[in-house]
Formats: sequence, C-alpha cells, structure tokens
Amino acid sequence: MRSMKAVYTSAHLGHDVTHETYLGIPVPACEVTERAENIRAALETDGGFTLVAPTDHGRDPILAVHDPGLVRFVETAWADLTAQEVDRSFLVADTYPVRAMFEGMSDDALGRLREPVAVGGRTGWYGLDSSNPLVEGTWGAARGAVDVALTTVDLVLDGGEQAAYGLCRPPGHHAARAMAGGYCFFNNAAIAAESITRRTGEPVAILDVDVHHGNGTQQIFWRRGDVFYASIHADPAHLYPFFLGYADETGEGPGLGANFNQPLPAGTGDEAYLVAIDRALEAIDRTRGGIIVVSLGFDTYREDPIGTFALTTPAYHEIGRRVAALGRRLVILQEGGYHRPSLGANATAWLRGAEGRPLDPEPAGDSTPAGTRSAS
Ligand code: SP5
Ligand code: ZN
Repeated sequence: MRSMKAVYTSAHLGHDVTHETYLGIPVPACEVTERAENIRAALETDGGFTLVAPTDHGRDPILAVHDPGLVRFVETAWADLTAQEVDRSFLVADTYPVRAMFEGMSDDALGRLREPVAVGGRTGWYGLDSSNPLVEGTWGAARGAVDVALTTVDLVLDGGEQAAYGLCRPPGHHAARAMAGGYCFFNNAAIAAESITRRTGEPVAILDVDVHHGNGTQQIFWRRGDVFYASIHADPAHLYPFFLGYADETGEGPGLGANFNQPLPAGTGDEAYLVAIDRALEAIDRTRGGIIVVSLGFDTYREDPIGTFALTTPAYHEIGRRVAALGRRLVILQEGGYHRPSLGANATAWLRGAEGRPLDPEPAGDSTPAGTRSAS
C-alpha cells in the first residue's frame, strides 16, 4: 500500500496554552496541544501514513515572508514579560493601535508610528486580537511548525511525493507580514508557498479551507500575481477575523485577480460547500503552476465549537478527492479545527480522499453521505 508522509514534531507541545482571553475574561483555550496529538494518534492508528520528523530550515524562510520585528517579538516577548515581573500565565495585548485613534492624521504622521518598548504595548503592535495567548514555549513551537511546513515542501519538491501532509501547530493563516493573531504566529502556508515559488520559479496556488478567512495569507500575497489565493470561509460580517474576507477583495497591482474569496453563510452544509470547492478548483485550474498549498482547517465541522458551518466527515473525504483530482502536487498543512474528538477521523478522511483510498474505516463521528445534509 502507498503511504502518505506526514510531518510531525513534538516541539508543538511547548505551546502549552490552557486559557485564552475572550471578551475580557480567561476561558479554556481552543487551540491546545491535544489537537495535534489526536491527529497524530489517528494517523498512526490508520496505518497508511509514515510519520516523518522535520529538519531545521533556519530563520531565512521566515524572514522571506515576515517582518523581522514580528520574529523578534515572538522570540523575546516571554523573556520581556518575565523581566517586567508581571505575574501572568500567558501574554495578550493591553492596547491596540485601532484605526480611529489616528483619524484625520496624515500619512506622514502614520509613518511616524513606532513600536512601543513595554511588552504589553508591543503585543498590541504585533497582534490582531486578545484571543491569541503567547507562552514560554511559543517561539520554539512556532519555529517547529514552520519547519514542519518546509519539510513537507521538501518531500514534494525533492522527495518525489505527489502529496504530503504537515501537522503544523500552532496554525498560521491569520499571521500577516508584521502581525500575529487568531492562534497564529508565523504563516506556515505562506512561508511554504514563498519557498516553492523561489525554488521552482513557478507560480503556486493556495487553497484555504479553514472556516475562517486567512487574512494573513491574503495580506502577504495581496500584490503578487505569482501566488494565487483562494479561500472558502464564513462571512466575515459574522465571524472572525471580521475585517477581511469579503468577495470584493481581489488583490491589487500585479496581484489583481489573484485573490479569490468565497464567504458563505452560517449553517453552510456539504452540498453548498462542495459547489464552492469546485469554483475554487476551477479558478486554480486556470492558473499556471504544478503545486497547491492547502490550508486545511476542520473548524468547518458541524460540531466545531467556534465554527458556524455544518460539514460532515464524508465531505472531507470528498473534498480531498476533488482537490487531488486536479492532478497537481499537494502540500497539505494543518490550520484550525477545535472539536477535538473528531479531528483524527476528519484528518484521515481528507487525506485518504486525497490519496484515492476509500473512506473506511467508518469514521467515529457520523456517516451521512456528502451532499445530503442540509444546513443546520
Ligand atoms: C486558525 C484558526 O482557526 N484561528 C481561529 C481564531 C479565532 N479567534 C477567535 C476565537 C474566539 C473564541 N474563543 C472562545 C473560547 C473557546 N474555547
Ligand atoms: Zn479557523
């Protein structure tokens, strides 16, 4: 039997988040170590995957996408917090540079904005939201997730793999060039895509199927014609990240037309989702390039605690099958998905579909055939 390679590192365990702040109070965290461990266990139990450790790719590929200030912030924030002797179990922002603070000021004045010195202010400078806790081991875990993504690229570019999976944690698609957020610190998929274009000289497509819009990936490639970004996500009028993800965001300059957002309403089920997948794949099929980077989220699942879609486990198998049917090589990278009991079954369903293997063993969750479930 063919065996898809899956890249995993225990480095993610250092990002051991227990709480996040939501509406100003600490609540149990969604983006926890157990997520990646559940997926790893399911891949091992399935028997059809070979787990591979990542290799160290250094900082240069991160700096090819991100502001050096963001990288420095993620590396030093915990030590700075400790030096201030502030007794906090995790770091979130104190104050954000919200746009209305600068209303009426000229571009010159905006250009003089500077990074604060105190770590609370720096967290607002480099952070999108207060639900993104940073802990002592975040830097090592975020570096590890980038190495997972780049090792997955190596398997496809050098290792002759038609498709490979990177179990990235923390996820990446909300991280912009100079901003962390949404449980993300470095944009694993963007770093992978940038590395692919540099190494192959060819365009690359990113397909983002997390329930949230990948604002970071969109921002990083906004003016780039050589990286096509297609995202299917919940309407940002009603779900995080709220301020980007609308259909009229199509890119600018050389990137005009290379950004394709499909916001869908809450309650979207398998049938409507598969129509959107086909539209995204048709658009990707019209681009040049032989590789698709998949930002793979399972927070589209019907039982996800923060997502608003209603997908079923068989739908993931069908989506994986359709994405692979385009015939391009796949660099598949994990993003979100917070219903812990189903993550393993949903990941193996997607990857088995992409490999052309059947869906069985029957998923533990539900077995409603794709396309028959209506919105709930
Ligand atoms: C990668 C990804 O899926 N990021 C999602 C970021 C969502 N941020 C807002 C979450 C607010 C919900 N927090 C409620 C606590 C749940 N344990
Ligand atoms: Zn998400």
